[in-house]
Amino acid sequence: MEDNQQGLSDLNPQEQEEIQSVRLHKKELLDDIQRLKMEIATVIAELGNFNYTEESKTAERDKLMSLGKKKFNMDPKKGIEYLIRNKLLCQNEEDIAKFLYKGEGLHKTAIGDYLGEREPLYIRILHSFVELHEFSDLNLVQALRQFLWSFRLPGEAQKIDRMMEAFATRYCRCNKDVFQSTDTCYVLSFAVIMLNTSLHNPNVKEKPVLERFVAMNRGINNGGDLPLELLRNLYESIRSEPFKIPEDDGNDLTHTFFNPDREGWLSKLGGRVKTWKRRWFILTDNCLYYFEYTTDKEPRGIIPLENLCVKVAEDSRKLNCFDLYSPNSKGHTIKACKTDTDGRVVEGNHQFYRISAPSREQRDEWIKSIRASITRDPFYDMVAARKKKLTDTKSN
Ligand code: 4IP
Repeated sequence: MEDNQQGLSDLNPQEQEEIQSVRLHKKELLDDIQRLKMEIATVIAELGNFNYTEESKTAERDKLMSLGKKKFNMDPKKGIEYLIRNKLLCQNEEDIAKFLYKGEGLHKTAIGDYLGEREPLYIRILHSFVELHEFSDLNLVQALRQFLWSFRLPGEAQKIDRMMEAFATRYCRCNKDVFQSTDTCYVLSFAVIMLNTSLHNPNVKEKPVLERFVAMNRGINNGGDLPLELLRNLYESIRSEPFKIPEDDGNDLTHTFFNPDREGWLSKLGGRVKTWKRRWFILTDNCLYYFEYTTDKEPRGIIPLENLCVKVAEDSRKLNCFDLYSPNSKGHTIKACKTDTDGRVVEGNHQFYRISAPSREQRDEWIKSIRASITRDPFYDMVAARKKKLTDTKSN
């Protein structure tokens, strides 16, 4: 410093002034740097705070979203209301449809239930949802694979009808020259779903061949036939790979469209005389037939299942029992026929039929099949009506 002072006193006054000015400037610069450093530190601290608030906001949002999705899975309408109320979803059809289409964390059964509602708002959402699917240049099976994976088709006939109608409309719009009408696409889609059941449900013993599938779909192209090549491709595609169906509740489409036919050995308790007889039972056409031997041509008895109910029964002598009974006419004889000891066909004498299966599993399977047979899905009739309309086109 002394040197500095010494050096400075050696300079002339103008030089000394210049040096002083430089020193002053340097000090100012240092002050500026110091101030900037402090400002930077403040900004960094504020930024940290800001990030923290943003993070906590995002965390809060995520929490609400996850709660909303849980609510949706329990009660879809309430879930959507909750998400809208919390500004996590806009109240317009397209946004709701996109949310369902994305489907993250949503149960596909809940999506299906929501989309199946019949009020106009839900129908518009269903249509926006279907519009989000791109089916151009896909064959019908490929399109159905995509569609049926995006939600779980509900069990109710009217809901299935609306959804399949929306699907068929969209498919035909994306593929203009494939079918002559939306109804054709609709009926064929259902035929494909049924084919999937018949080919891949282990309870269906007789697997349909291509010819049967072709015969089933005769005349559905506005009275004309669809190209064999098209039907063959669809058949082969389903045969080599079943539909992948969402299974939130362990049930799948092959159960929704469950083909109730079934056969096997069961034991049956007599009507008036209470003896157990081992009989070969066949469930088909909404009737239960029983035979003495599997090879018998004539059944020993026939029980029409119309107006009957089935339930698990406890019996002190036999395990795995179920009862067939008539809920509307307790104490009356069930309408059925049997062969008497002389070989004549007579009316049965049962007020209920008690039947025992070889295992608990088989008992449950029989109950399920009988129930499915009794409560035949009205959707079958709806499809049959459309098919009739299409095949009749030819004769008109
Ligand atoms: C018979 O007992 C058999 O159990 C019959 O079953 C049954 O008829 C008869 O019921 C019952 O009396 P027995 O052979 O010991 O005489 P199946 O026809 O399978 O041989 P159902 O109506 O169950 O076929 P009733 O109601 O005729 O007594």
